[in-house]
Amino acid sequence: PLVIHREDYRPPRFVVDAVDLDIQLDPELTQVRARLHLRRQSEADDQPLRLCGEGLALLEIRQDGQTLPKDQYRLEEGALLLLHPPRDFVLETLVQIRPIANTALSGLYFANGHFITQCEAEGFRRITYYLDRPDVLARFGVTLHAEQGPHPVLLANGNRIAAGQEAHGRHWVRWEDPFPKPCYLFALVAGDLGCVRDHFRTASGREVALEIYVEAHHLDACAQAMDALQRAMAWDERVYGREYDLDRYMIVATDTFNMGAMENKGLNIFNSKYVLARPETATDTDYQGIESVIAHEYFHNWTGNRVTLRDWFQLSLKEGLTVFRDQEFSADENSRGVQRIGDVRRLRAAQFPEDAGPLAHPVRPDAYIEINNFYTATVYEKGAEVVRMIHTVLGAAAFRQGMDLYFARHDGQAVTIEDFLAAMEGATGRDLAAFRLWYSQAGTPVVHAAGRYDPAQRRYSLTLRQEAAPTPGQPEKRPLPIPVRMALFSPAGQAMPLRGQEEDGAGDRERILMLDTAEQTWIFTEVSEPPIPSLLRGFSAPVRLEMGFGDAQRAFLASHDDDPFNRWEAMQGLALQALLAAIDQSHGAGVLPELLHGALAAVLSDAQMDPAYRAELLTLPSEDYVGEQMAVIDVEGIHCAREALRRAMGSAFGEQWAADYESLAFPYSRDGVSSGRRRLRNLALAYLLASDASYLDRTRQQYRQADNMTDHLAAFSLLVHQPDADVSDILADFYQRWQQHPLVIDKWFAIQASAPRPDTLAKAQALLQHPAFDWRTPNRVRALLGSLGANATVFHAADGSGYAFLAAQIRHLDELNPQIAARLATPLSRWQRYDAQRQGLMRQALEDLAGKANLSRDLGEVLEKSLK
Ligand code: B3K
Ligand code: ZN
Repeated sequence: PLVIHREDYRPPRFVVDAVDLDIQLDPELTQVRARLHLRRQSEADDQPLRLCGEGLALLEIRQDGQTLPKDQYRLEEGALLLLHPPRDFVLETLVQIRPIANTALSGLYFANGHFITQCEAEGFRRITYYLDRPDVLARFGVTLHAEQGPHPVLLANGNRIAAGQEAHGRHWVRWEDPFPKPCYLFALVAGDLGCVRDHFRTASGREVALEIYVEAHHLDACAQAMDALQRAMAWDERVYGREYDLDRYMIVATDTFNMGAMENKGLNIFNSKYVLARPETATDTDYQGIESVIAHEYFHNWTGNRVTLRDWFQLSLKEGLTVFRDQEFSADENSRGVQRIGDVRRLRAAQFPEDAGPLAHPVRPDAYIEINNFYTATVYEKGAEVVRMIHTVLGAAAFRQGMDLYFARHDGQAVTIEDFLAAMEGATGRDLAAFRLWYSQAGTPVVHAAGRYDPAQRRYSLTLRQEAAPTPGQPEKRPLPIPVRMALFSPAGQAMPLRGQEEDGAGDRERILMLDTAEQTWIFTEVSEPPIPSLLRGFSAPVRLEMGFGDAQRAFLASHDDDPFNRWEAMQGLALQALLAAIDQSHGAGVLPELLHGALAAVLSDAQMDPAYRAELLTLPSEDYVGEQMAVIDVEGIHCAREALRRAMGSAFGEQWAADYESLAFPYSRDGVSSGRRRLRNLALAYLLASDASYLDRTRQQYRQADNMTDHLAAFSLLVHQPDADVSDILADFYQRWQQHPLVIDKWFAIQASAPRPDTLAKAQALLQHPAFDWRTPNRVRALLGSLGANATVFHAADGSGYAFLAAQIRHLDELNPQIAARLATPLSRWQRYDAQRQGLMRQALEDLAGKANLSRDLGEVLEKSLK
């Protein structure tokens, strides 16, 4: 397969000044007429022009109005070659495509009665022949024609210019987008959709029409999305001075979508999971997800659309930056501490393992086979952490100046990560040379910290040392610049003033140390008592920190640290040590270690604390996170130890949990405090049930009586995950109640596939045959197969049955939807982390798949890298 290298980038030899599309929509056979105004960039150049095109049937081709003779062009795999193109000309092509047969959901497809497009990264070439690369920006105009009955709504980017009727019950609408854009931002939608309308007045006083298009029976489920959109628009004006630029902002929700959402210019297309919410059908987590994805796609209008990418290697330029922006938006709108904990949890759950495995790659990759495989946690989440570090070292005001300069310099351009950094430097006079390494070097650094107190000199010295393991293609690692936000606490629990030797800000109680060599020591003077350091506060860098701490220091910070992240981290550390010790001595963590007990007791009795934060402090590290800390992941050991610890926590604090459970029952309301209470209350129920089977009745009662999906689903999930309860009545009841709600039925599939029960694999096998299972709906496939791949005890069953099952399904799916098939294979790629027998079985599954005929580029690349 063809490997694309970043170094091979060349500017386009032709530009497209204007694109005019005329599209006759029909599910079976759609005709796309494209008129491209093409202009050669250099007079000296006389090479053929290569236009991308996949799966297109070419019906007509004309150059400046004349049919192009056969000897003037050639059709190749994936391309149309014009052999002797003039300097400046109009190319007109007419092609035919079959939207109904498009199961890859890339390009133009037809699903549930709607036409939908997805062009990022390279879907536009499945619609028409084009220079399908992000650095070719053109003005687009498009006329859509469709049968009016089933498709009364016809949408595309920009402004609606005109509309009319035509023969055979068809109609047309003309759209023009005044902003030049790369074709990956092109979109169209046609269908029978209702619309929720509102508006937003920009800071400069322009009225923007806001429109959310959904199927008519969902018109009552768009309030959260609309509200989040308006808040995001206001936030981007307030924090970055960025106004929206068109007169209309449209969002369309579809049940059939490969990912979360897509930021097409003026016409976002969303997975309905990130638009639709009613209290009866959506959990608090769903509401939160809608807020952040709506904001994320909106923020792309400036970071992604107005300033776009030179090439796909720069993907993190828009994704890392936009994730950082949406995380900050959510932090401002909700609780900053809880938001940060959630962001770091996600980073550790997805990105750290990726960065330590065979699919590890830098935030700015150097090579790819299939770009769709690079929409990863590294490009998104680690990319956001790198932007966050820059924000940390520059400070908010300077960062804003850098962003202003970035927009001023590059509005309307297709640029690189280098351009972003240069703007940050240009506006602030700071040198970010060393930070560039974060974009090019893969792997998670480990920072070892060692402190020493000298009572005679009243000095405290802190030594930080960094190292990083090799990653594919990068055997040697260089030291990275690592900002370590820190404080020192006195034994009484006060943050001490920090006085160093040559540093400024003497006397501050918090400081950022910049570790930018392999090892560095900082001396703090006038330290009257032996301090307890709080390092990497707020998780100031995406690293693993080894503190050489004992539980006493962890317990101290768990009760005294005033940094919400580090306090949580200390609690997690205590629980983690308890779990690792139990696994090590292969006994269940049946007793609570004293210090953990004390820390939990303090949190449980602190009624003043924000309930959401309290819930975070009382939640044990996930099984995956515990596994990450082990040389060889002991799936069963981890599960047993964690379950035993949950039981112990349940019985040790039975009365407090029961009191919380009773006192936190409030009538449903959507605000943050209420959702925090629900979270804590459901956590209490989980602990109660873990230690006392008599709570099964209480759980069933909550399942029946809940007036909202959060509580209903929490009870449902607890029941279905009971190791040996018969819950067939509950499963049937849930399905019965919610079968008209696909997003809820996804939860029904997902919870069954994540049950840590011996019968789960058989269940999953049976669910493949369930009438509601649908291979063509990514949400459904992810609900069943994604959840199974993430279900450690079942997927990693010692006999390899989990591996064989997943591999068989991936083999089938690869024929339909390669992007999703490749994603589902990631759990298999982690084989090095398990014992020899499992390694053998996992490799066997990968090799079997690799031998499949017609392997897609997507899956092929993942398998090849995993087996290297
Ligand atoms: N930019 C899209 C992702 C496109 C994925 C293509 N395989 C959504 C987002 O990040 O906002
Ligand atoms: Zn994005």
